[in-house]
Amino acid sequence: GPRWQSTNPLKSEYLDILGERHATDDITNVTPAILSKIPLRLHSQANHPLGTLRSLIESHFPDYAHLSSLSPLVTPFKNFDELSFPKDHPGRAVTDSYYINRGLMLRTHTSTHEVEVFAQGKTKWLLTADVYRRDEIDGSHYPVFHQMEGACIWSADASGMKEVEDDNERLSSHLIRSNIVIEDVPHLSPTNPVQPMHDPCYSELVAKNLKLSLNSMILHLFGGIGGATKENPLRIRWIETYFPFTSPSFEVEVFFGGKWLEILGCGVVRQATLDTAGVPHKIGWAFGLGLERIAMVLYSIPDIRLFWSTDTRFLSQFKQGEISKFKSYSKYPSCFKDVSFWTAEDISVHENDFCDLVRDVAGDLVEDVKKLDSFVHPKTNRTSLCYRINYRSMDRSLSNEEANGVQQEVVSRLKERFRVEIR
Ligand code: FA5
Ligand code: MG
Repeated sequence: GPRWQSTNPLKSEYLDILGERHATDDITNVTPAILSKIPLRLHSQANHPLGTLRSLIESHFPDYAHLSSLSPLVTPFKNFDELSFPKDHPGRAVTDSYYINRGLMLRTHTSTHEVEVFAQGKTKWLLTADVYRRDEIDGSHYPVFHQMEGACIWSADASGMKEVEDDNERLSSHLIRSNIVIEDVPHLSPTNPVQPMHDPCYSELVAKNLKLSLNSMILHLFGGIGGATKENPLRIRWIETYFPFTSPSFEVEVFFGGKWLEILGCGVVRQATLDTAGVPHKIGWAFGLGLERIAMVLYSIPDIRLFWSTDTRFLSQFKQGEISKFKSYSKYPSCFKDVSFWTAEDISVHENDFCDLVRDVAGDLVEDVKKLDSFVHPKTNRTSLCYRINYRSMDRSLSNEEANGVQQEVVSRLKERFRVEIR
């Protein structure tokens, strides 16, 4: 279940966030590095690749309501309970999410706003926002990123079903592109079931509409992508997955840089969500996509940290409304440092605690963090951990002395906060 052990990195009794003051408590775990990102709202910067991608997707769904200014501060109830997350879901733990205090957190996904937007009576909408997760550190994971939620609901009766059917026919006739190959999965399956209160035929049509709508968006976005040809197409695949708030549920992955990169999750909205929102006679789908992940593929941006760069060599390459291929200005040498330590008997050090501490000290100088080794001493029961931190600046050459200085600060904070014993 959730671990409520405090790793409060802040000494102050309150935090000022977006013009409001909030008390801290025993579970506060937001770091200064995270708090500094809250006002930036990259998705609202017109020339930024994330701003352009947002408008491109919005223009593909012209008859949808477009929302993008909701506060990232939400209650755990709204982020989890309202969306049918079980009480013991790991996402709730302080190791996985950022808490201001026991009653307030930084949203971990844009689905947080589903109930509130459906309750406003909106039936077709897109919502873009910054989201926050304590996660691993590498080229495609960042603790702050941007999601776009999209949803479409119809009346759960014969007239609604007819509308979905007609829409599916319209969408199917537009989906031809020779340089993209999309692998599908069944709309429903024993492991990806229809919800008990749904007519399986209607649920299947809704799942099909979801796939057609997203495939249409994918072809619109990726259709002109450089390098993809009939002989060497861009590969996309649909896979089954599980979310507490949809069934059936799917993920979409794109083959990029020699690996499958997950770009979105989606599914048929759990009826409980629509009931809570006061629209029980509706049925429909929702998706949540990662804007950075899609922008990385479209612009050939090799590292997710670049989105936060204020270097003009990065920013000047992008024009509002245009997709262009990013030209790396240089790849500076990297420098790795290892740290091995025994944890204290009474304080565990979760991998996300370690990554957050490194991120807070090193900022964007850290490229990735790998756990090299972990074992428990059979007699003392203490855990030994060894991590390798890879340092690299994206815009200048990092000296070994500077990397050593950062590493020393990491080590001293580890000792101070977690009382570890360096080996
Ligand atoms: C969700 O967040 C669900 N709310 C999506 C959803 C919405 C499902 C509506 C059903 C209905 P997930 O945790 O898989 O799912 O994240 C969605 C996308 O966000 C991922 O596919 C990925 O593109 C992006 N993403 C997730 N974690 C990170 C990260 N640390 N850095 C950058 N992008 C990330
Ligand atoms: Mg996922």
